[in-house]
Amino acid sequence: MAILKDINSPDDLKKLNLKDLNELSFEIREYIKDVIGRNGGHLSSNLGTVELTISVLYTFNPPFDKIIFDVGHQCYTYKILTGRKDEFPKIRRRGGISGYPSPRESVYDTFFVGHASNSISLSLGLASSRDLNNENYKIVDIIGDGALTGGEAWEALNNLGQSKKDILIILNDNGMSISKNVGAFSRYFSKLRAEKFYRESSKKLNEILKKRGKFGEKLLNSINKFKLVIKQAIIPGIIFEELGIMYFGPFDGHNIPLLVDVLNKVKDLNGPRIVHVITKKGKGIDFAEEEPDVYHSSPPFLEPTDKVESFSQTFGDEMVKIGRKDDRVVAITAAMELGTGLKKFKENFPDRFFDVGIAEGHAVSFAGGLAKGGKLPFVAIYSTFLQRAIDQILLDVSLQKVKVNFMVDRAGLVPEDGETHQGIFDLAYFSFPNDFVIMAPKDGDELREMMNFSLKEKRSCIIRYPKDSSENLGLNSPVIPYEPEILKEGEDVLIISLGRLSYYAFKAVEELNEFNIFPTLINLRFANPIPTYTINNCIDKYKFIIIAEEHYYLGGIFTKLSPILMGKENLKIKHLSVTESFPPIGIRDELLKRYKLDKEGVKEVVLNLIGKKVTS
Ligand SMILES: Cc1ncc(C[n+]2csc(CCOP(=O)(O)OP(=O)(O)O)c2C)c(N)n1
Repeated sequence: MAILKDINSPDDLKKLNLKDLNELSFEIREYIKDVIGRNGGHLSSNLGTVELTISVLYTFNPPFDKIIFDVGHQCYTYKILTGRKDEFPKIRRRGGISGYPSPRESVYDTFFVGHASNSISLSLGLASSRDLNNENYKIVDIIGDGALTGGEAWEALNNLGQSKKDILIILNDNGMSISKNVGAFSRYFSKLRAEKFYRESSKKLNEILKKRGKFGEKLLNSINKFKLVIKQAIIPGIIFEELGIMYFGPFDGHNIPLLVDVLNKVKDLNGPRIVHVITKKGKGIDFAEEEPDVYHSSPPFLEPTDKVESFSQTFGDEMVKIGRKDDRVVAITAAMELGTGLKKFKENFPDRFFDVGIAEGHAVSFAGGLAKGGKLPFVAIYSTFLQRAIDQILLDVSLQKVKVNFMVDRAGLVPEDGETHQGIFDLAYFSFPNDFVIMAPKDGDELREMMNFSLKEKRSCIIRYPKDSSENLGLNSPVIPYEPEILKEGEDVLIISLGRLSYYAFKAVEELNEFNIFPTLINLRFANPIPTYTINNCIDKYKFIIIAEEHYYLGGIFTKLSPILMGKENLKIKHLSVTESFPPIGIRDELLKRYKLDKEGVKEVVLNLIGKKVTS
């Protein structure tokens, strides 16, 4: 780190010459590889944006100028160069820095981000405020071609083109979302990427035609008459220009001298403008270049880690079986075919698999349409991203009375990504209409059972599961409509838990049994309709009750059980849930522990509630 060791702020960076900047990019790449190799994180996107970030920081003056990243997962070089080099080894760790921009952490970070496609809206709002305040800072928005598949980005471009606000958008185009980018805009960008070819060939065409004498000139004139048609075919960025946004590019996003030159030239132009740069996802590290999707969000790779089957994998495998069994079944992802586990389904049923881009709202309405036409869509989206589609869930699924199954992955406490990625609101937003069947499996066997149950159920089914191992408890009973599963019978305390927490609670109960404490453990299975009858029937036997859910404390099963609990005067109730709206960064075990949702937490709460101490 010969050069990096002395860089503690963008001012230090500005003292370097262009050759040093090149050298610095190598050092930063190595540093990122080393730290992410141990901590895990967004490797390939960050390797692709090293030169771009250096060039932006070399040209602009944050924190006076505002640099805004879309999604924000590509901000590692930015963090390293804006005073967080020494904290970087603790990225994504408890008490360490976030893997996403965080204004709590640094004045250089403008917004908390983590969800895609909203940066142009945020930038435009900020620019409008700046102008009303008569301020004069620059706004630079860095957005990927993947994020541009999200509708909000285009709503903002539409607004920006008309408002004429002074914003520089840098389109970081690597042809990839997490996996290969999809859709017509992506095809359009591929065309722009080949622009050098277009410009050269059109120049050549002119030269050739001129040499052909009168006939050639005639042809050239007639071509000029159709200027618009030809312009659309050969002028790059015409879509942006037509929207009222100046377009420059495409440029090599790994060439620092070129980027610095371009950014200096466009920096003081007024108005909305786009600089289109081409980068390579995973740049500079062989394995990441070869499999940029696999290393998009990578677990630690420098040391071997335990491989356990996750809920996403179990879901992906079962989807293939379900697809064979029932040809109505189709699968939808919003740019997450790897993360959700749908890759195998895509390979087996390419015609029944739909990647709609980073467009969760559209994914849900699209599923509504598929269902209306007789298909049985399984929409697999992470809990946090599905927040984008609440209106579509209500109006395009519930109101239409069509059956759509939602596979809500990363439901609960999500490790390492921090506030923006927690999946703790889905039980609430799926409860607005009261016609969904909501389930949560404790393990892989139960997930498979629930998926098969969902084929027979008439109503739309929601199945939520966390980013966790799906290791089986080995105690499976068939899923009976809207009935809970009684995992242990005792008399000291009643524990009602949902989803993976039932697995942890079971382990806690087993240990408590050794100290002659005998709780009853009910695995609720259904968060809607709540198995009211069964709960009501057994609740009177207990003085103590614990309700455990991996969800925000409001809007989950406790809220739904409240009418039953309200009338019980002598019942001592403890609710275990996520008590903060935005849980911080931590590995999963730390987060579960924070809210006493792990085995030890449940044990401790049982003992406190019944007033017993155990010494081992
Ligand atoms: C609303 C939303 N949906 C899904 C994601 C998950 N996600 C994170 S990055 C990403 C791909 C972004 O692609 P691009 O903007 O081109 O950036 P790149 O990683 O290629 O640099 C996706 C789908 C997200 N962050 N937000």
